[in-house]
Amino acid sequence: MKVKAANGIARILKAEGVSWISCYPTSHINNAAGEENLPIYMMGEERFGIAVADAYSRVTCGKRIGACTAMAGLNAAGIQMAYGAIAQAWEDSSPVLIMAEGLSRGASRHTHFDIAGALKPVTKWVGEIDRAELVPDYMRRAFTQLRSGRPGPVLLLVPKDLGEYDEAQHPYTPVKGWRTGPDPDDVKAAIGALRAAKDPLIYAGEGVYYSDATAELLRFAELAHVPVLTTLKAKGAFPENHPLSVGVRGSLAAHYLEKCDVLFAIGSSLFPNRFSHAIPDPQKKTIVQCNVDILDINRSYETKHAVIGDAKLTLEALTAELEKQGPKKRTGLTDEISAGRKEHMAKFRPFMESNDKPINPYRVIGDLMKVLDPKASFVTADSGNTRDQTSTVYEAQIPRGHLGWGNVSTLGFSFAGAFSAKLAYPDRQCVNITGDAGVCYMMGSFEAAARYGVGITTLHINNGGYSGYGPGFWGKGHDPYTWKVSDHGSACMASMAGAVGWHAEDVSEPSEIIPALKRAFDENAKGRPAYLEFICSHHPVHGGWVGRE
Ligand SMILES: Cc1ncc(C[n+]2csc(CCOP(=O)(O)OP(=O)(O)O)c2C)c(N)n1
Ligand SMILES: [Mg+2]
Repeated sequence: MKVKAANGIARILKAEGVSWISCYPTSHINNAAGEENLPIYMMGEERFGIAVADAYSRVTCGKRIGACTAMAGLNAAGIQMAYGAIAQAWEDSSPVLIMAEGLSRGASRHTHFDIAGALKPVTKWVGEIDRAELVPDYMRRAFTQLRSGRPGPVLLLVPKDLGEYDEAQHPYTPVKGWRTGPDPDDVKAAIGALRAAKDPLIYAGEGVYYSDATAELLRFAELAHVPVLTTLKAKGAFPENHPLSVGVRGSLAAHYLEKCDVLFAIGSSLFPNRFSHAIPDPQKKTIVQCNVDILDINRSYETKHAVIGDAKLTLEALTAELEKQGPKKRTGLTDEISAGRKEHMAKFRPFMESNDKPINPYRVIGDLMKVLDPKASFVTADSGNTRDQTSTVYEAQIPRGHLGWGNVSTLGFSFAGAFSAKLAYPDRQCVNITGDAGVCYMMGSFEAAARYGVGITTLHINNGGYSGYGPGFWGKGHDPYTWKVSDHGSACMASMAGAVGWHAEDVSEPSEIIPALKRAFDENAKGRPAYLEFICSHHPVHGGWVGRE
């Protein structure tokens, strides 16, 4: 049976378990998806067309691949607009599939924009399909890249005029993806270093999520009886209410990072970026790094022991080896962590319980934690103080109970995170926390959330400006010319959300936070998104990163 190239792609996506694609017009693949009954989420512009697919891959840890299209070909406005979203997926190693129209034969003389050339630096692989019967080959290669090794975005360019191919002659079988196991000698050496340590620390990164190894991490950490710090991207990969958890940032995490003599990293690049720690005194520590990608070995610090392989297989091997060599006894550790956690929270608890007006932003997070079921929710926050404050005090108890970022975090992405989390986990209460700048980056796609009945709650912390930059708190501020926005009296974002079908409320009384959250969640349960705008104070305080200002 003959099939048009784009329709063949849509059928292969379905065979690969892709249950929808996100998009924005125009793309011949959108039409093919429609014809093949592959559901479409048409967002308000290309950036979110990409971002919700990216977020879907992230929140499902690559178990379900997010797929999307963007306008390209001779009119590449869409993919040019989407560059930021693709670059963000690249920086954070997210396995998203982006499909765009490639140039037809001979058409390159009508443009000087080189789509593949422009996006090669921010993709794991670019496939340019030039014959219809190569569709299955290229899709196989794409899903091999998406499901194996270090994750990353894949771009497929598909010209409009490829014609048809015969599905019987060029059949497709879904790609399982492949893992690599660690060298047993490296495992032995790593466990030797761990056992020799006086104060070891497990430093867990997002690789633990992508290899589906949160249970294995828990088992290994408990057997070794070692404190566990997670990166911001891995927040929740180890339950933060566990007696061995030292969280992500702030005084407790800093204490163990500074004190450790063996830093045992699993699934982390250890790359000291904008939103992670730098390792203090690295030359005085023994760094063990278990990673799927050799790129990160000896990259930022000297790696004394590397274990190369998938995090799940590695953790299983480490656990078996530790059982063999025998774990070391450590006494008093959990009491010490518990005291350190109390000390960390002593700084923030008063803010979380504050009755101040304007509302202290931590009060919103504190009240949210009172209302949410930590075992059945998803929380993410945006670039700016909302990320920094949420990641300082929010306790993530289940895998992907929280979604965090790596090096870049493009304003507005929290909306894509909550949107896709709701699609991935319909039974969870999904919440994104954002600021005044973040809101402006996402409102164009609010209509889509209402149209599709995606019941998420957006919490807008209105502190009257870009709070990390402004004067009046720590002095004159580091960017005092670029921080203030209109006050709530003249610019009410809740009314904009309400106007496109969201349940929307302003909240200025601390005592009204919990009732408003409950009303919002009730609306979400009926499939209606909700927007709560909290009139908050300028309070840019949060847990620090070691080695950062
Ligand atoms: C696309 C993009 N542009 C610029 C930035 C830099 N940036 C980070 S936070 C921020 C301002 C955040 O202000 P707001 O959303 O009001 O949050 P607040 O810190 O006030 O809580 C800016 C401009 C970014 N992260 N992403
Ligand atoms: Mg703000």
